[in-house]
Amino acid sequence: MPWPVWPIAILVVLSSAGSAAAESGADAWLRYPYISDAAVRRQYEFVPGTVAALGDSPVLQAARDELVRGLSSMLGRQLKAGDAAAASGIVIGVIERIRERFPQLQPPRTPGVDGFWIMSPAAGASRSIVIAGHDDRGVLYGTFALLRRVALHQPLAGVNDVETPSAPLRWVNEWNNLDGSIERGYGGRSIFFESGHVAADLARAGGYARLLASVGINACAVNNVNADPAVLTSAFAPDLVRLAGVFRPWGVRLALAVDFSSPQRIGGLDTFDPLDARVAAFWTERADALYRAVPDFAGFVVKADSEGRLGPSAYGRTHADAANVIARALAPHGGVLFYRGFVYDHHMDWRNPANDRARAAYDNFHDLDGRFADNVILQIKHGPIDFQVREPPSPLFAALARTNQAIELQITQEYTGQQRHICFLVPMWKEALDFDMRVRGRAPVKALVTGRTFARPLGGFVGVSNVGESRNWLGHDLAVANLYGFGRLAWDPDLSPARIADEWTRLTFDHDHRVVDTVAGILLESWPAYERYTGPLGAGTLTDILGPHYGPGIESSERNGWGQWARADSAGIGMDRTVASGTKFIAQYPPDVAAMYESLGTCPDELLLFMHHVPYTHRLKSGKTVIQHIYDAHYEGAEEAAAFVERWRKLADLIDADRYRAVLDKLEYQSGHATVWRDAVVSWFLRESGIPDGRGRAGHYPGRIEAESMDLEGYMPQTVTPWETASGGHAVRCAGAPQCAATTRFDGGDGTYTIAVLFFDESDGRSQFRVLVGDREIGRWQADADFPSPEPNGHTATRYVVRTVTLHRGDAIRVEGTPDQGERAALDYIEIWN
Ligand code: GCV
Repeated sequence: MPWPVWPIAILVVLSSAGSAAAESGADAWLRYPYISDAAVRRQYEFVPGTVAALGDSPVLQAARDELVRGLSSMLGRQLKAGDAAAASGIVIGVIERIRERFPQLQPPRTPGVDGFWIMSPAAGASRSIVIAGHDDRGVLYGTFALLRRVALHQPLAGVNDVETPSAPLRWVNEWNNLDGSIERGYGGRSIFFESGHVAADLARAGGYARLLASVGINACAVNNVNADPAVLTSAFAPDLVRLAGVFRPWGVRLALAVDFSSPQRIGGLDTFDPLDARVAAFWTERADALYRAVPDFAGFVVKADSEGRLGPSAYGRTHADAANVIARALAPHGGVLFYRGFVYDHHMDWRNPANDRARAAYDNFHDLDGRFADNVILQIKHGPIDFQVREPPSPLFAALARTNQAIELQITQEYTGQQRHICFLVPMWKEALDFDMRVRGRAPVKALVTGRTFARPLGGFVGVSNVGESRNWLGHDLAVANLYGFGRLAWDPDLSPARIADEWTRLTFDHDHRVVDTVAGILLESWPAYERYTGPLGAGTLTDILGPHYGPGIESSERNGWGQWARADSAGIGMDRTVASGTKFIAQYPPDVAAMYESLGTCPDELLLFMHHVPYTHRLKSGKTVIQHIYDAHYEGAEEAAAFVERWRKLADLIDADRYRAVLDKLEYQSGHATVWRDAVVSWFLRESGIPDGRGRAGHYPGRIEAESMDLEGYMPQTVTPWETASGGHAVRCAGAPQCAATTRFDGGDGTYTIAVLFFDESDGRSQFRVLVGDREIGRWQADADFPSPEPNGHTATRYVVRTVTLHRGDAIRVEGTPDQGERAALDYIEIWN
């Protein structure tokens, strides 16, 4: 065959494919790089050169264009939109139309809602490839499945596959505020809203819908569950029409979070009582108006009686009353209502040992089972507290036999490193989904939320995604694996984390086994590592509960109404949730599960402190005491984070420069911050328990020189709060001078060393730093990252590392800081090792 003449556009794609080219990350896993390996490419030679859609809906057109785009790019030959009547070609359409066109073909099974059938002839046969959907969305999902197959270099010839998603509802929630900020968003500002309106430029919103469609997500609730009632005003409707318009070709239905008090706040009523006929009329009128504007509108999400949001308790009504009045308004249009199970009292008396936030979801909802309308789905966070690094599955999943339910998973890493740390959450979600609740025989959570165990018509998955305008959507190139993984699990919760990590790595980076092994390996090890250096044995993440939920703040969870208590004191740690002596939370589980958690003998170590209060000397199944486990785990976790950097460095020539550098910077930062976490947790428990580390590490930091013990020019010692977030509880601060310096004399042997400088990168300025050995500058940087605090503390503590520095005994090592505005170039210590 002669070398084809390709249009310029294709040549550009081809020349930019491959590992060395610049990549922004914006294409995420939909890069469609040219398959440069001829042997791999050859297996797709039989793929016809035309794509025809049986129908012209926007979704079918999007599917056809996506096939043309993706296959042309990967196969290096230009496909075209074609004629469905041609003897061969790729033909896509809903199954009825496919049957008319190909009466001789039979799918092995009929695909269900949103499902598809892909039929591809054996290589060499000159027949059509067929993608048949149960519906238009199914065609689109089949399209992306076929493209994924090719992008993964998997065989296509002879494929005869039917897939139906596990559940009908696969949504994302975006906690976007109308001013463009995002609650718990770590990937930049909103791609949906700006200045109180839907954004003028919705190109990225459309691009996001394409990403969602590629993993089977079928609706997106675009605004914060702490909802602004303005979204329901008629003035907002034209904005919503535009947004729905960019979602529509991708089969993503628009949804909104609504404020339960809207009837009063924007409806001109003096009440929002769900049993008041005027309130019902308000919801009906608003729903009717919305559906006139956006006929394929998906439905609402409601957060009520939670964290200060108004709810039915204002009128002594139940959550079922609240949900049903809104659901009835949506029902005639086929809309659904997700009612959030995240209802708890955040002013709980911590002195009362019977109080327990973990009980709240079950206590609030299980009695209401069977009282919700058929189009209401209870949206339940996967654990009973709030997206902590380790929680048991919510017992509410097993307590609803006559209520639709969905699992809420958090893609945005609120408590798991905020996309500055890599923490691949798929293994954590998978543990929750696979957990067998042992109700009516075997009942893994995935069967409960997909409506299989209790035969419910609706059910599914909600991911709190919070993408933003950062080039790679989430702020960290590797964190995008969580978005991909959420979609893949929602489609098929039986997929393994290893398979998802492997797929994502190949699609996002490359097929080179060194890349796949390293990236997928880091992903799969990242949640356990993060857990080890942040939170012990199910006690929760020991983060600053009262602040941004990011850096360490061990005691912030105690002695306040938020109820995330670890009950750590000098004698022991853990929440006693047992039936025998504690809050009786454990009784909310079905008997077999409750018995397993209740007994110290059978409660798994990783949830020990979630379920039991024990002395630090309690021995785990591993044989270690709790306190020694805390020390060891934090050292191990920090070592693993350090190893991620070294592993990634080996990929320097195998990954495009921009993404390589961006990820390296993040991993370097993570390694430094893991050390901050380690030291904070270990120091706190050492002081509180008074029990030394059996391996002598806690409280001893070889090679570390505290800034306050260096020769200071201008710098002044400062107490840091909380004390455990700075080494020795103190930093130095350049308060009254335009520039300050801290100097020490190196007293080790001549050689090559690594020097780390621990400084504080606050949000209130951009200090400059230099580090010198004698007169030789060995590093210079600006503290300009975006951390969530204007103070020196565990959120802002950051490490700058200089490798391979030649040092001689007696050398002066000097750190200079130039403050800027409120940020006073604070330093904690330097550390030297080889
Ligand atoms: C949108 C946690 C978060 C809140 C969030 C809430 C929720 O408490 O910290 O920011 O509010 O969960 O899920 O409603």
